[in-house]
Amino acid sequence: MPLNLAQKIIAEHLIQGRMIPGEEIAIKIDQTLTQDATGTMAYLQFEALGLPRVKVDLAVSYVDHNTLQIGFENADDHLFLQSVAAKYGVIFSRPGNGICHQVHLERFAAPGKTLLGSDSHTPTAGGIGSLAIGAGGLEVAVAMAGMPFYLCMPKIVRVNLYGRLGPWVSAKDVILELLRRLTVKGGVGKIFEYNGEGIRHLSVPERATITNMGAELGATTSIFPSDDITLDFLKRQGREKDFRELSPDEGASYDEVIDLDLTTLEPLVAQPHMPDNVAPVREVGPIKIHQVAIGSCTNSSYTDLMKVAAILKGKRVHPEVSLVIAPGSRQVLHMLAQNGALADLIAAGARILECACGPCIGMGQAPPSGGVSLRTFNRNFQGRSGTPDALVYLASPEVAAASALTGRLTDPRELGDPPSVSCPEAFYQNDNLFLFPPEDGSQVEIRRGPNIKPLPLGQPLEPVLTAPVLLKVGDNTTTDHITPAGSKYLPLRSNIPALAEYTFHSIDPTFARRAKEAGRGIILGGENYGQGSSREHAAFCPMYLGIRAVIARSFARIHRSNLINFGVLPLTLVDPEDYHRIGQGDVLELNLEEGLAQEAFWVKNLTRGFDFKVMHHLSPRQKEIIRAGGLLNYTKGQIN
Ligand code: MIC
Ligand code: SF4
Repeated sequence: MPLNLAQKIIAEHLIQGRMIPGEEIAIKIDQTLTQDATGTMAYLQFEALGLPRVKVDLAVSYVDHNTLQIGFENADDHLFLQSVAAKYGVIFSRPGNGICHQVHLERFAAPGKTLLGSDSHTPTAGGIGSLAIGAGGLEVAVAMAGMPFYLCMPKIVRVNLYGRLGPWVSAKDVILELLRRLTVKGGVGKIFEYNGEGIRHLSVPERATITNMGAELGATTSIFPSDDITLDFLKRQGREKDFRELSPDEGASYDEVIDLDLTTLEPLVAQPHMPDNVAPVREVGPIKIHQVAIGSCTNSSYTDLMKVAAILKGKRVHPEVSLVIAPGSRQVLHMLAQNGALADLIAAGARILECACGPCIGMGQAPPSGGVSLRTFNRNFQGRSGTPDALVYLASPEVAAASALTGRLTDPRELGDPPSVSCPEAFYQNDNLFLFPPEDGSQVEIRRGPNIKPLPLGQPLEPVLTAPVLLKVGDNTTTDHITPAGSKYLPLRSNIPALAEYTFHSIDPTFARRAKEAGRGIILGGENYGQGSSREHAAFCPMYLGIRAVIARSFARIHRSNLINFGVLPLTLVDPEDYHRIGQGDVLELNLEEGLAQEAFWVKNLTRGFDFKVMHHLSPRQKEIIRAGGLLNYTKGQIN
C-alpha cells in the first residue's frame, strides 16, 4: 500500500499498534531535546528512573528560556543541567547558543528521524523532514530511558501549496492563513504534511516557520518532504551526511486535503489574544504600536533577520517604538556581526538581546501598560508578555520591521521593492558552545542548588472520588493560564511547591489556597482545555494541590497526556451542553473503579441533584498509569 510521508516515518519506527487514526501506537524515538524550563524536571525524572545513561542516539539539553538571572535560581538550574548532561550522556547547549528549535534545526535535526522534545514547538524540525513531536518532560525522560513514545495515531492532512509567495509575503503568512481557516483547535489529533509545487520555493528555515506554528493549530506535528532544498541546507550547514531523500509514495492517501494558493496570500496579523484571530494587515489598519519584538523559534533565522536588517538599513526606528531583536542562535548572530547587518540594526536603533526566547516567554521586555506590541512570535495569549493589559499582535519579520519604522501597523508592500536576501554559501559553524558528554559519566557529581526540590509523587487512584469543582474555566484555556510564564514564575520550574502557589493565578488568585483547603478537587474546562505549551507543570502543580480530575468539553493533546502522566484523570463530557449545568463549587461523585472499566460512565452532581455522562478515552496502558498514580511510578515498575 502506498504510504504518505508521515506514515512512512511512523512505519519505520513503529513498535506497537496499527496506523489507524485514533488507535494508540508506540514509536521508537531517535533524538530527544529538552530546554531548561522543562528540562530540570525531565532530568530529575530521568534520575528517578535509576539508569546510568540515556539510551537514544542523540539527546540534547538546551538552555534558552530561563536566561535572565535575576536571582540564583536560573543560574543554579543551568549548573544542574550541565552536570546532569555530562553524567547521563547528553549534549549540553550552553546559554548563549540559541533557541533550542533553531539550533536543533541548524546542527542536529535530520530527515526521517523521530525527535521528541519537551517543548511544544519541537515540530520546527519538521521543516527538515524530521517527525518531531512535543511532549511533557516526563515523556521525554521515559524516551531517554529507551522506552517508546505512545501517542494516538493522528489523521494525516495533506496541505497542497501551489503558486508562489508574492513580494513582502512570507512563510509566516502561510501558517497565519491556516490558523485563520482552522483555528487553534483545528489541528488536534492531526499531522500536517506539506507538499505541492509551492514547496519548491520555500527554504528549510521558511518551512520550519510553518511547521513551528503548526503547534498553534494544536497539531501533533507538521512535516515537509526532504528534497534538494533540504540537501542544499544541510550542505551549507556542513551536514550533508545527514541527508536522506524522503517523499510520500505515489498514490498515497490522506485523511484530509487542504489547498492553499500562495499567490493569493497577503501580509497577515494575529490580533489579541489568540494566534487564530487573524486578519490582513491592511484591514486591521494603521494602529499605533509601542513595541516591536523580533525573534523567537518561529522567526529568528539568518534570512529573517537579514531581511529585517535590509529594511532598517540607513533608517531610524520610530521615536515612540521600542524595537527589540533576539537572534535565534549564535550562528545567526555571528553571521550578522560578520557581514555588517548587525551594525545596520544597531544604527537604526534596535535593542539587541541575547540569543534566547526572551520576550516570547515574558523573560524581560514586557510592553508598557495597555501598550501594543507587534511580535514575530507564535503566541499572543493575554498576559504572556508580562503586561496583563498589553495587546500583542503576531506577524512576519517584514511587517514587524516596516511597522518599527512607521510606528504604526504597516503593510510592508507600502515600502516599495522588497529586499533580496540570499543564503550564505556556508553557515558559520562553531560548535564550541556545545559540551559533549564524556564516555563515562559515572564519576560526574550533580550540582543541585537550593531551588531544586524533590519531586512530589502522584497518588494511586481512589475507587470513589467525591470532590468539589474548584474552578470552572472557558474554551481554549491555555497552559499559560494554568501555570503562568514570565520572569517571576519561570525560576520556580524546579520547585513545584513554590510554583503551585501561582496555579490559575491570572484567573483566580485564591485557587491555590482554596485547593489546599479542600484537599481534593476537580476542574471544569471548555473546549481545547490546556492548549499551548508542553509544560507538565500545568498538570504537576494542580496534582500537587489535590486536583484529581479535569472534566472538559475537549482537551489539547500534550496537556491531556501530561494530566494522565501525573495521575490526574482527563474526562470528556459526552454531552457538551452539560458544561452549562455544572457550576463552580458543585460537589461531584465519581465511581472511578467502575467507570474506568467502561468507556463512558455517569457522574453524580450531588449539589444540583442530577447525573451527567463522561468518557475517559484511556488506553489499557493509560489506565495502568492512572492506577499507579502517574507515569513515573508506572515506568519505574516496568524497568524493575
Ligand atoms: C512556550 O512557548 O510556551 C514554551 C515556554 O516554550 C513552552 C515550554 C515551557 O513552558 O517551558 C512550550 O511551548 O512548550
Ligand atoms: Fe522559546 Fe517562545 Fe519558542 Fe517557546 S515559543 S520555545 S518560549 S521562543
